[in-house]
Formats: sequence, C-alpha cells, structure tokens
Amino acid sequence: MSKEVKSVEYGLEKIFEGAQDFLPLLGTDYVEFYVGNAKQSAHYYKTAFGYQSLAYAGLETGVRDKASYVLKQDKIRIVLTTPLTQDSPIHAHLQKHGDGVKVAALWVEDARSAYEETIKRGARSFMEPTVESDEFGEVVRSGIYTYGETVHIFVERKNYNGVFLPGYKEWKSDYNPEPTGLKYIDHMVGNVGWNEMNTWVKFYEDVMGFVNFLSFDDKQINTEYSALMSKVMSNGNGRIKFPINEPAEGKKKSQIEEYLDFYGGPGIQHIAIATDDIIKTVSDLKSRGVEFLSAPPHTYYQAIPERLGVHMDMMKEDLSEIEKLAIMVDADEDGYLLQIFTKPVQDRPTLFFEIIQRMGAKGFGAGNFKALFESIEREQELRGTL
Ligand code: TYF
Ligand code: FE
Repeated sequence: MSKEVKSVEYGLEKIFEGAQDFLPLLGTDYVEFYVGNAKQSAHYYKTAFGYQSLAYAGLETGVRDKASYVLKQDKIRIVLTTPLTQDSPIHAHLQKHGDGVKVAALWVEDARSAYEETIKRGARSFMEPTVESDEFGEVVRSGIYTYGETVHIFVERKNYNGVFLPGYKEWKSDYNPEPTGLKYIDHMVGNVGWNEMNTWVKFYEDVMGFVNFLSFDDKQINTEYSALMSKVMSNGNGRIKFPINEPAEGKKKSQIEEYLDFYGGPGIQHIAIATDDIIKTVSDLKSRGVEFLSAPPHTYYQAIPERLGVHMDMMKEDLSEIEKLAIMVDADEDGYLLQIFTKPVQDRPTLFFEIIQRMGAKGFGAGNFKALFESIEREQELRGTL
C-alpha cells in the first residue's frame, strides 16, 4: 500500500505549516509508568479513574524481571510496571525519581524509519528497532531518549492484532469499575531545568520535526510569588502535543523547581486527558476519591462571562455547577475549554493529571494560569516547599 493511501486512511492531514513529515505519527500508543507496586497502582487506576483491565506480563506469563499491568479506557492505554529482581535498572529509576512516567510511546507506520530519521538528526538511542512476535502477528518497536530519563518508544503495529504487545497475555478481570468518560490523551507536559527549555524546543523541532505553536513567557505566567515559561510543541497533524516548562525567577520557589527537586531532574509533569462531559467525569472521579486542586475564589467565577466574551452564549454548562466542582473555564479565538487539575498522584509532588474538555478552543487555558498557579502554591505552602 502506498504512503498516500495510508495517510488518507489515518487522516494524517498536515495542520501545522513548517512541521516536517519525516516522522509521521498516528497518535499516542501507550504511556508506561514505573511504579513501586504495579498491582496496587493498577487497582487505583481502575477504581479511581475507571480504566479497564487489558493485558498483563509477569511471572505467570514467563517474565522473570518485572510485572506490567496494561489498562485501557477508550483510546488511552497505560502500562504500570514494577521491578521483580534486586538488580533491575527499574529500581534505580524508582530510587531516583519515585513513581512516574518512563515512556511516552508513539504509534507509527514504520518504527525502523522513525528510529533512523531521529537518530540521524541527533537523538540518543534507547532501543534499536526490535521485532517481537506471537500468534497474533508482529510488532516493531524502537526508542529514543527525550528530557531526563524519559523516552519515546515508536510502535509499529500494522501487522499485529493481539490485545497489546507480544509477551503480554489478555487480562480478564472480574473487577471492572465503570469508565469515567476519559477519551484520549490531549497533551503531555515536560518540566526541564533552568535555561533548558530552548534546547528541548530545538530537539522537538530538529529531531522530531515538530513546530512550536504556542509560547508563554514569565510575564504571562506568574503569580505574586513565582513564574514559569512554557512552549507548546506539536507534530504536523496536531495529534501529539508536548508543552515544555522551565522554571523562572520569582520571589519564592516555582512549582517547576519543586518538581525538579523531587523528581531528581526533568520528566513528565502532567498528562491531560480529554473528556466530552467534564461535569460527569469530574463528579465521577471525585466520588471515587480522586483529589483535585482547590477551587479558585468566587471572583474568578464572577469574571467568567467577561473572559469568555462572545463564547459565553455557546456555553452549555451551568456556571454554578462548574464552580461547585472547581472546574476552570477559558476561551481563545476558536472557542472555549473547561479544565481541572488533580493533586499529585503519588507522595512526591511530581506527576499529576489534567482533565480537559475542548469546546473549539485550541489553547491551554492561559487565562486560567494565574488562578491555577495560586491553587498549586496553596498546596506548596502546605508542603513547605514554596
Ligand atoms: O498544559 C498546560 O500548559 C496547561 C497549564 O505547570 C499548565 O495545562 C501549565 C504549566 C503548569 C501546569 C499547568
Ligand atoms: Fe495542560
């Protein structure tokens, strides 16, 4: 089949001028977390977030050195992996970073070419192209490093129809909590060190062919106490969006510095997950014990009609319900969006989740940054890290 036919099939239209097409990406394939106890993490993600059991690899399937639980909800696949042996390198990763995201895997048409094209442009190798197969076909994977010890694995699965990857067996569980309406990964944000943002912007431009389509500087992103800078990188078809944050000088410690201290360097800070009914999703998540940042003050909600301007008429959601759930609202020229942020999902103040509903808006909620960062600072205050 020719490249053109495949592209049409996958709808790989180019929406960002300037993006290079040497690395066509079909979407996010999976996100792998390294965790201290994968069995219990899997239970948490099923119970609290409504993920469904999909696949498993571990002692019972002949894997001796680690256990991995794969969960799914709509288009999202997450893998929770823990080491089983004393000398596993995953231990070293956990000791340094705590629980966190190791792999942001990207679905590609050709994992060998993805590897060659990115290595040629300066990527550091994590995994040479490797073919894995079982009775359901074969998968080719390859991988490169991005910031810190985080990696991108390219997954080519066009000749595979198993549940996840060769080496995993289907996981059928009697415990299946209802989904909470999580649909797909909207973006994944990385925190990098002082003066490193532009290095990683250049990495996504030169090595991955992405474009920088939005930037926020410390004049736009600041509170009385702290500041940060952020640049949003996107691939050509807009399916993969990776904002990158760098701390900036403020009167007190920035949340980005707090992350870098506790994570022991750069890494993934938050994963934004899309829903098309944020009121239902957030109500469900709260009833299952997911903790969110505290609400902005009432004055924030009073200012929404003004902030939304022409988009206010479009807004279907009830403002008092939005305020009760502590959801935030912002608009840009294309529409509005609703978003909310969880507290960190492990003891270290590192990874957290965002729930986002886009009603046309393509931005990241810049109008909410101040209120959001003030909520984060209230948490930092409690942790003694501000
Ligand atoms: O992804 C974003 O840009 C928004 C806002 O530390 C944001 O979700 C930016 C920086 C940050 C937390 C949230
Ligand atoms: Fe975000």
